[in-house]
Amino acid sequence: MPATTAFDEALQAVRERTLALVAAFSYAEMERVHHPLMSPLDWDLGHIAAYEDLWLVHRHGGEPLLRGDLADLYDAFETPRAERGEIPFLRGQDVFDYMAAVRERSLEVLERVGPGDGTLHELVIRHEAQHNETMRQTLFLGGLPGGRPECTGSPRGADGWIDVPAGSFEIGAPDDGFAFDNERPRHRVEVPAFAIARRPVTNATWMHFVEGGGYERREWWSAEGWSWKEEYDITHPEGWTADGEADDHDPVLHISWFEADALARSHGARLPTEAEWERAATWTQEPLQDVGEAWEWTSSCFGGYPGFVAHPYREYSEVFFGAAYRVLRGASWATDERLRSTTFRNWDLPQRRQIFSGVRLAKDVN
Ligand code: AVJ
Ligand code: FE
Repeated sequence: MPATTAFDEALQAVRERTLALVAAFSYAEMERVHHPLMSPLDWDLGHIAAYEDLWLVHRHGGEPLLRGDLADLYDAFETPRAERGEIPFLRGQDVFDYMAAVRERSLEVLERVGPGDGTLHELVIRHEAQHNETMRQTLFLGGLPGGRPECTGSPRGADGWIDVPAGSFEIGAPDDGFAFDNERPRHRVEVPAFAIARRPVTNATWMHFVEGGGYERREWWSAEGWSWKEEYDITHPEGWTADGEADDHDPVLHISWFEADALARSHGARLPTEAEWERAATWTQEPLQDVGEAWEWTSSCFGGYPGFVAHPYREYSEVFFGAAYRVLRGASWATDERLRSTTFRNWDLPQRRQIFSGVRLAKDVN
């Protein structure tokens, strides 16, 4: 059984990061809808606490919910994001009090019954960490501090391609230790030879694409991508600033799958499949550079691995399986250390750009 104190400390550490994210904001800013895609920051905070109460106090500890009346309000499926500005979720000091009260209960349960095999505690810690990144997306879209990475300003290593020979490898997380349900079961896949870019596409490369008519040349776009771009009059990445706020050498951020796909075609390249990405990221001959600064779009649709079994928290993955969602791999500058791994699978719709998304190119070799 994992140690109680380690979970105690991890819960505390992620809570400190959550609170630091919102420390500078007034209650009015906390309850504002900053963008139609995003919840008010207050909603994320209440949802984080409601999730902890559900999984650690109610399911794990066997106690009734602290605020059963709030369960639907904080259920992401019962209350879609677009409606979250209207509903009577907790605001102002009330949400901080609720978070603290739930935490007291969950630590009391941890003390009394221990962490079991640790799965539910890992789930709750990582859930809060994931919402930290979601909140940073809100900060980004709202133009608030905390939504953009610090510029590194430093030139990077060599560009170019890594040639990965045909071969098979084990994709996914091993049976032991925590992993999300969609990372299992680990299984062997055969991957034909391919080349993958040593580094993700940079802001400078993206600028070149824009100036070279990237958003005007029909031949570089898929039919679906082109009509999305036309309808929303997309001419550059989300939040792109002409004043050069983003460093030339840094990976481009806030591009949709459609844009990533078009950029790739303009280079005579393509997006990697997620199997290619994971093979390259775990291949010991030559490391991928700059993994973990921007989520990397892949060409793969989100689905269950053969033999997939849902977690106790069923709604985490399974409801998103299908052709609609595309997989992103790696992590972003805003991702918690605990969520960084070569097997983690993120996903979003191909038109989404609120996430800290970039792209690494791949191509066939013959
Ligand atoms: C794994 C980032 C796609 O934000 O929808 C948070 C994580 N799931 N609460 C999301 C999540 C439930 C999820 N992503
Ligand atoms: Fe959530």
